[in-house]
Amino acid sequence: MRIRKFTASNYSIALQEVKQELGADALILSTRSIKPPSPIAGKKEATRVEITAAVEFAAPVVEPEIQVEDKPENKDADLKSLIFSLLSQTDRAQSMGLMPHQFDTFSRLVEGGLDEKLASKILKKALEQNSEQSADSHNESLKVMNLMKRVLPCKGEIDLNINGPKIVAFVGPTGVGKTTTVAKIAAEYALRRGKKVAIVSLDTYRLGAVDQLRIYGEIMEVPVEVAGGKEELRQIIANHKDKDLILIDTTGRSHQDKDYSRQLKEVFDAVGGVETHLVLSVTAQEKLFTATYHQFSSMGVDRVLFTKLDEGLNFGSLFNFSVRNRLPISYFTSGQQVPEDLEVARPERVISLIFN
Ligand SMILES: Nc1nc2c(ncn2[C@@H]2O[C@H](COP(=O)(O)OP(=O)(O)O)[C@@H](O)[C@H]2O)c(=O)[nH]1
Ligand SMILES: [Mg+2]
Repeated sequence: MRIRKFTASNYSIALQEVKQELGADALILSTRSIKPPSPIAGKKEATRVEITAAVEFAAPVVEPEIQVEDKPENKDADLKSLIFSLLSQTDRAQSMGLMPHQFDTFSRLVEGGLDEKLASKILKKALEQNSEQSADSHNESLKVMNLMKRVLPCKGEIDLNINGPKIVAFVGPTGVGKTTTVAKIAAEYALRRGKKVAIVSLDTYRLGAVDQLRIYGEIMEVPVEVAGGKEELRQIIANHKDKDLILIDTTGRSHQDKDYSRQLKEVFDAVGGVETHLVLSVTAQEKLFTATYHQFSSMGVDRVLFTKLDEGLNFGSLFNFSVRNRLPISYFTSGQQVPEDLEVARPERVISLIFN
């Protein structure tokens, strides 16, 4: 390994020098900008940049006399950040112990929103697998897709009980699409499968939300009830013990309201056997996924359901969240139409969204 430092007035020139002297296979080890020493009277010096690069084999030594012209460049800043992002990603992939034929897949995963550490873990697993196929980036992507399929927990549709109603509650922030999703699932089971369904709204907070459900209920001929507390809920569930499926819609609260999930837990515990689906919108930041999960985890969350796939830009967060918290995904929704825009979550779908 031969290591050299290159300084120039900007990154594109420094990179050009790296390529000229060490060749296109040169590895960029680090980059930094060098501040000029405090200005001497009357003479202002510009910031310079330094790239430390290396080649694996001893390339023929080129005399470092080549002068690269320092042309002023308008696009300098753009180019600098572009070079930074391109170089540092490969750089990081390399420092994580990945092989050159994996860099491309690594980039695709990270650009698709996968956490770098998670991406690197999966790629390392791929390295452990012996394969007859040649180690090129296409085969690597296929191998990685297969691994991702296996690690992403998807539990599929709601399983009904053999005896008595299955009770499923939907919790999560306001506006993510809980009420709409309840209507879609009710339609799927009541209209498409001919099951006996009831909807209960714990959404006493926003009257409009109950009206919204009542309209859907009338169209589907599914009873819609409103429960204010645990006694009411228990009574309603007792009245509907002939049903196959009871869906509970809830009001969302701020992810900071810890007391809310404690109240919900009390209500659900009083009823017993409630399967909880945390509803998250893929348009939200991953940080909010985690904060919401923390808010509700004390009440026991069984599944996660992602909404607004039609509006999402980045789907890696969904993978990161489910894998990290080992929380199986139940459904996806991808539009406002009831009942059409509902699908049972499948790992293949997530992978194609990430690889796009
Ligand atoms: N684009 C899109 N909008 C959705 C989806 N699901 C729900 N919505 C919309 O999101 C808004 C809030 O939905 P709502 O069910 O009231 O959310 P809630 O507050 O969680 O009950 C409404 O305008 C819905 O039509 C979806 O999958 N995609
Ligand atoms: Mg609602």
